[in-house]
Amino acid sequence: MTDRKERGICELYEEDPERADYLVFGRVPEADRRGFLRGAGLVAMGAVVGGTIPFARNMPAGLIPAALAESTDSFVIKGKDGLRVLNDRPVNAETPAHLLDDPVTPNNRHFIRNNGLVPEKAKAMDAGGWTLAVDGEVGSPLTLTLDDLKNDFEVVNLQLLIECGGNGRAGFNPPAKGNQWTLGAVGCAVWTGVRYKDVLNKAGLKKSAIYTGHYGTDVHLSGDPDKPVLSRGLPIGKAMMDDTLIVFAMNGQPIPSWNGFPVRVVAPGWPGSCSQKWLKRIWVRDQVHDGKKMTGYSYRVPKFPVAPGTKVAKEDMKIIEAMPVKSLITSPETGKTSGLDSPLEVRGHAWVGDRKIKAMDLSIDYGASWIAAQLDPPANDGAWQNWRASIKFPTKGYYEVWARATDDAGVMQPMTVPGWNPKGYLNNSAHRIAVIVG
Ligand SMILES: Nc1nc2c(c(=O)[nH]1)N[C@H]1C(S)=C(S)[C@@H](COP(=O)(O)O)O[C@H]1N2
Ligand SMILES: [Mo]
Repeated sequence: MTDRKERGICELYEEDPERADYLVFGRVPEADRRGFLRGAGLVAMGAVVGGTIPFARNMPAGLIPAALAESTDSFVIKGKDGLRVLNDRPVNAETPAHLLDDPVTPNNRHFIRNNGLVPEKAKAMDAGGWTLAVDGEVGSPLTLTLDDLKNDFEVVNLQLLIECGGNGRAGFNPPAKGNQWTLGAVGCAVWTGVRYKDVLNKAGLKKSAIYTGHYGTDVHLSGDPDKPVLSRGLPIGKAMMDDTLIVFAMNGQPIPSWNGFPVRVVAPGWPGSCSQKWLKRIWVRDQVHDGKKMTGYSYRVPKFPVAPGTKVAKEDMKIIEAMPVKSLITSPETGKTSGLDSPLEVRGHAWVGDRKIKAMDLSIDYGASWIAAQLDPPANDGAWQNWRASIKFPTKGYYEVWARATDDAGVMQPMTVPGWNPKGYLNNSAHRIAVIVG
C-alpha cells in the first residue's frame, strides 16, 4: 500500500475499481474480473467495515462496501464524528460544512491532514520523554520539556483557525493531484500554549535569523525513520506574531493524537502545513527553510496568473503565506426544505489570513442582489468570525444561497474557482447551498 496515491476513495473507484480495490484493500484483481480478498487485504477491509467478512470470496472486485458507501463515518476514526475520509493511509478526513456549525470547532469535528503516520507514542497519548529542541541561529539553544513549556512561559488560550492550503482542491479543472478536499479542511478550535515568539526570545535570535524550520515525530509512509514526513517553517515575522503559538491543549483537552499530541505549532490563517504537528524541533535558519515540502511546487502558487493546465517553471512559483478571504455556510445543511411562512436563519463563519473580515453578504438570486449578514468580530486575532442572517424567500421553489465574504482590504471571494495552479491550492470560491422552499 506504499504506492497509494492521495486520492478520494470515490474518485479512485470511479476511475478504475479494480485498481482501487488493490490500492485500498490490497485486493488482487483476477482475469475473470472477480477480484477476491486475500491475507492482509482481507484483514484490512474487515478492520475498515468493522468486522470479518464471511462471504469475502464472493465479493465482486470494485464493489465499494456498503458500510463505506452509505455512511459518512465510513472508516471509523476514533474520536472523530461524521468526518468524510479521503484516505486512510495516511489518514485524511474533512468535516462536512453543516458539522462545522459550532462557533468553536470541537475536537471531534476538527479535520485531519496527515502526510505520514501518527507516531506510536502519540497514539498511546504518552508524552513521557518528549522534548522540544530550539537551535540554529540562536544565542542559546534550548531543550524544553513539557513542564518547561508550561512553567517558563506565559500560557495563553486563543481561538485559532487552521485551513489546509489544498482545501477546495476538488474544484479545480484540470484536476490537481492530491487529496480532493471540498470545503471541510478547516477548523477553529481554542488552543492552549505559549507564544512562539516567547520561545524564540528565550533562545535569543541572532541577526542572521530569517526563517524557522519545523520537525515532527511522525513517521514516513515508507517506515524509514530518517525520512522527514513534512518540514515546513515560518518567516521570523509570522513566528513573532502574538497569535502564533506552540500549543499543548485543544479545547481544554490534551491534543488528540491525530492533531499533533503532545505539542504542535499553530500559525493561524496560513496554510495548515505551517502548523507542524508532533513538534520536536525548531531549527532557526539564516535562509528560507528548505525542508520537505518547502521547495519545488509544494505549498506554492505561480507568481502570475496562468491558464488552466499550464506547466509552470519552478522559479516562477512562490510560497503561499496568508490564506485568502473565505466563508462557509454551516446551517442549514444543503438540500434541506424550509417553510415559506417563517424566515430561515442562515449562518456560518468567515475568515482571512492575517486580516479581518469586514462584510458578509448573501444572495438568493444567483448574485443579482445581496443581503448583508450580521457579522461578529473574531474572538481574537487568528480566529474566524461568525455570521448569521434571517432570510425570507418570496415564493416557494428551489433556491441557492450564496455566501460572500469581504476582507478589510476590500478583497472579496470570487463566485467561480479562482486562479488555477498546478497543485490546486487556494480555492476560495463562494460557498453555495441548495434550499427548497415550501
Ligand atoms: N508533523 C506534521 N505536521 C503537520 C502535517 C503532517 O503531515 N505532519 N500536516 C500539515 C498539514 S498539510 C495541515 S493542513 C495541518 C492539519 O492539521 P490537523 O490535522 O490538526 O487538522 O497539519 C500540518 N502539520
Ligand atoms: Mo495541508
